[in-house]
Amino acid sequence: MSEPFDLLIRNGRIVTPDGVVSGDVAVTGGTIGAIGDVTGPARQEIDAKGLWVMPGGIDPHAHIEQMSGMGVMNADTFETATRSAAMGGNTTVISFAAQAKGERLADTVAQYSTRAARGAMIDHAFHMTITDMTAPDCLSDLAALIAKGHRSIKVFTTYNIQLDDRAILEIMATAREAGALVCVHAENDGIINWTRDRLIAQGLTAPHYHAASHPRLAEVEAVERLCRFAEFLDQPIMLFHISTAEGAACVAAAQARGVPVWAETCPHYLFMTDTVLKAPGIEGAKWMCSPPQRQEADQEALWQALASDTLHIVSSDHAPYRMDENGKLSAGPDAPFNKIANGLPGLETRLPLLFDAMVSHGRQGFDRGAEAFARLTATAPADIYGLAGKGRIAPGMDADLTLWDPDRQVTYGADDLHDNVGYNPWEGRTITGWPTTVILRGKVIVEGGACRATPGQGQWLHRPTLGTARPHGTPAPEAALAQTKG
Ligand code: DUC
Ligand code: ZN
Ligand code: ZN
Repeated sequence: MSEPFDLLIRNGRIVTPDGVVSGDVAVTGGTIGAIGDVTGPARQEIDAKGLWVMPGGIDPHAHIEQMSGMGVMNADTFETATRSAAMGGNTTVISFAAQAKGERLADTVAQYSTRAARGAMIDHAFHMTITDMTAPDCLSDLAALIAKGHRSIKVFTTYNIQLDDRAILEIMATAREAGALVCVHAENDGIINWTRDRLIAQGLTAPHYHAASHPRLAEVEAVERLCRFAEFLDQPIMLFHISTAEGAACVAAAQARGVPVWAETCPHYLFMTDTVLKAPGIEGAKWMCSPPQRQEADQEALWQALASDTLHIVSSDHAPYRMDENGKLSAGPDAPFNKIANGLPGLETRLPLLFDAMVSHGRQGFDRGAEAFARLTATAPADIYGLAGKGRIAPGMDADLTLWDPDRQVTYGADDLHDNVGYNPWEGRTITGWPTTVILRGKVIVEGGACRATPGQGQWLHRPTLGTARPHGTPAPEAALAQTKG
């Protein structure tokens, strides 16, 4: 008699890279052994009749145990953030190792690694955020860390932690040589500061003026500039949180020119408009993020850009701050918008919101919603960021699986998430389709509405090579000449 499988998930609708298969998934030693009509004993069986079996969600953009650009600490630790992520159907997260000014990048990464190793309940990797190129050994540390398997970098063009164009080019050139993807928060700092200061000077300080203080053209200018940098050096970039129709159009135009540009958007741009900021009094602060939510026409354009593969990923941009004096209101209960920390919690709600729209309601552009959902939320992040063994249900892959009940309806409450934020920005919204069971490398980490994962159970994911976000060809002739050695 053959060895029993460790786990057998029976009778599900399994979303594989080759389409939807009705049947079973067998797991041995933390990886997927067989898919389809599987016979054989198993130590543990789960009946998935009537459920979708999806790849575990991969959220590639979350801020965890990190200081904001304004110096306010996140509400979440690795433990609380990854517990929340798991409850929302995720098995992998990429967060940031964010360099403090003057700090050696090697020290930054070592500190975040220690904290994640202690607390993380799901698998994880880091984007290395560079804020100070004058810190000792910055570029040599960067090259060494890339070689050790940290294959993505983050830079800002605004937010008090921006780098100038020259520094960004230097980092991109280092990334080109060592093999890393450069992620960018792309908004023009001058446009934002000029507008913000004029609004504040007129006394226009309520949370909803935050939207006006981040003009659409600030995004457009920086996205276009970064696309040209990518073109100049033939260096892959990932444009984070595209929020406007024009931003998405810049990305599409660069891609059409053959530039190695990838891009993402987030649920708060797909499902919210800037009217959320107009809640009474200071309440609007709950939804303040950068870039801000935009208009309905932008939502349509972003969905179309996802459907046409101009945008490749929907991430959460989880950036958790409590609505109290340690979080959003650290500058007082009536703080002007420019003194309120930016960001929303999103690790737990990203997948249910998207499942509801794409699978349960067949959002425009997706006639095969379940497959598109798996691609945007798991397969594409795994492929683009080089997370080998993750993101798809296929033999030999890690057994990271989420079982979805398509009939379960949940209406979000005021404070029902499992993070440490104390409010749910989606309060009152009804979701159809729910992640009932989450499995990480063959171990059940969520079931029956409870998290069974333990802190430290998550593993750091070594990325020995770039993912699919690779250079396309050759740098511009002047860049190639400038980089010629000796
Ligand atoms: N915007 C970001 O770019 N990061 C964190 C929070 C936010 O609102
Ligand atoms: Zn950002
Ligand atoms: Zn972010």
